Amino acid sequence: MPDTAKAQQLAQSHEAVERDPDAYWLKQAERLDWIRLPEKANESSFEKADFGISWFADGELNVSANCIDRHLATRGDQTAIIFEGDEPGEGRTLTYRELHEEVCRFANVLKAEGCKKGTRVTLYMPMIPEAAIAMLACARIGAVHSVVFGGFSPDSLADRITDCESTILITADGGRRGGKRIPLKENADKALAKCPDVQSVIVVRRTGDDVAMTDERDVWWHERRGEVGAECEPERMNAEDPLFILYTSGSTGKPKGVLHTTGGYLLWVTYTFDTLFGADADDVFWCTADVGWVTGHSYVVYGPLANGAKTVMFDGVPNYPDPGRFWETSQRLGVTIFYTAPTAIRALMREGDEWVTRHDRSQLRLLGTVGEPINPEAWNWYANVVGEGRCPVVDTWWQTETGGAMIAPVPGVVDTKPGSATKPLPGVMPQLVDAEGAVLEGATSGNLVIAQSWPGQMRSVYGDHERFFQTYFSTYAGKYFTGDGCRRDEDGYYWITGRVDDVINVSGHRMGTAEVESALVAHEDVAEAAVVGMPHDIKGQGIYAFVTLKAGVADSEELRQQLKTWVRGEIGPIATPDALQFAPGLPKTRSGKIMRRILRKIAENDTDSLGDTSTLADPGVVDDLVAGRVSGS
Ligand code: 6R9
Repeated sequence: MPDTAKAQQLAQSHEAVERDPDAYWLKQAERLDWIRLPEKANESSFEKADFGISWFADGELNVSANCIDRHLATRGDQTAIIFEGDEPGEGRTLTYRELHEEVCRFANVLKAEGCKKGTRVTLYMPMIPEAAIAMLACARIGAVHSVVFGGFSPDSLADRITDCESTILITADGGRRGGKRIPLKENADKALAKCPDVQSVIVVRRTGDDVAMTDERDVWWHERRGEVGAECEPERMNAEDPLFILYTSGSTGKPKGVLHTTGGYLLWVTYTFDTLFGADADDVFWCTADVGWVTGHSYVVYGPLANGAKTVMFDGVPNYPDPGRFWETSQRLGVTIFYTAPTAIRALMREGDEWVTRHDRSQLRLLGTVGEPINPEAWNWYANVVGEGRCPVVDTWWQTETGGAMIAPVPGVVDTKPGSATKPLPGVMPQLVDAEGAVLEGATSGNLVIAQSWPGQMRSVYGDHERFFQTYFSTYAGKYFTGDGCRRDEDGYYWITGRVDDVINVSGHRMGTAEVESALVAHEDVAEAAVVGMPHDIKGQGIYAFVTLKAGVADSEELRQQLKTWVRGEIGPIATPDALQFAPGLPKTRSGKIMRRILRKIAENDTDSLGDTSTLADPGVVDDLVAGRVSGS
């Protein structure tokens, strides 16, 4: 049943933001506790001449005070974080008051380690409360955190530490996921061998494993915690001071450090969390993402806490100890709003309904998805089997770059269609453009751009503002290019069709083809490599690698496995190729450019429509590649 009061409110918001965007956003900004209320709102330009993104530039606030301190008077004893470990029931909860003390203490620990406003701090941690505490402690003193997903390799960690010149690393002795140990401290030590500027490593005791501690550099969190005071004044921050850096893959080069700032980001996650999930004191909100990804930043930590909600931090996986884990844990913790990725839904759907229906889900009232397009079959299963046809499914389209949700149905107001993220939130101005940048109207398909800035927009690529402009604003002048293709139907609904650039979306995680290629060519037997995406039943997309070996090296099944393991070691498990084909030659134009279009068709097993191959230097290689196609794992 549509909620008429809510529908009216949404219509009014759309109308208000169109009429006077600055007035609308200054009004929305009152959702936050400002030390100094902003009078300025949007001062952004996507044009080359005066390029820059800025919101609320004269405002001052502190993110951790907004996520914690301001709730103490009204809900200090309410649960803030519910931690659920890898083993069912292994966990603990923290109230807002307890969270306040832990964040203050850890902020003092950071200060004692020489951390100041602007210092970059890298986190390489499990999904434990200390990860959220560390993020909030950085925010409290104005340090800039960079969370690196715990599944990344030592080299990937080292690259990210070096790029943002972090001097402090926070990690744990180890992690445990799906019953398997993750050697975080060992990995960190390997990475740090390449990062001489890291002076201080703070280690959380999580598994109790025996790990090496380097004198003068490594300290235990629990030891330091007791040596400092339980109060720490939040730092006065300008709205445009950096809050965090988060590395994400693009179509070229190394991952880039997406920079988000204080005021606009916090407002965006506060606003979208409230609009889409509307959690109140009775709700328990569970977003299953890891804090190593933007979804974990925005909807495990900042969005829920800024709204005073109860947020679940889960350090396990969907199928451990069995495929009923999400629903067993939801029932036990009283989860009312559940937010996960399509890849998890597809994997669980395959295990059968029994794993779901054996657990009571009557307390669930809202279901969300994020990370990749959701196929209607998975959407329907989620809505009808998990949600018993009772819970709206909120499919949220957004990106690391956007800070928070952009296109998504406001539940109870916007009717859903399985597979569509539906319509933009108030203040979001999507457009579809053709290859030349002409704006397309009505029901059509094209490239998705955003025509105007919104508060949660990223502000720069860390250390490379020119790359920021080039990557996102040069393809279609004056517009932010998302990298996604999209269809709009006759009702104005948006259907994201996937990336149109060289980014592969593996289980909702972004992987640049260039990154996997450079890992492959770093192997001594590899002369050349080309990587494309392939359809994958569970992951959405899998990684298909074409590899040309050096002269004199013979291919073998053993070498194929070796190369897959190699990539895994270089980048991390999420980058492991699903299929690896040895290719004596790659299809190249006469100017030497690899024609990925053809490789994509082969990977997709769509070889009847390879298109024009006449511009190839040697059209014969295509037949060999088609004949040698391999299937994925
Ligand atoms: C939040 C997040 C961003 C890319 C994005 C798009 C894909 C995310 C989606 C979706 C269809 C959705 N994507 N949500 N595609 N429907 N609801 O995932 O950020 O890791 O930066 O990925 O993910 O292709 O461009 P990020």
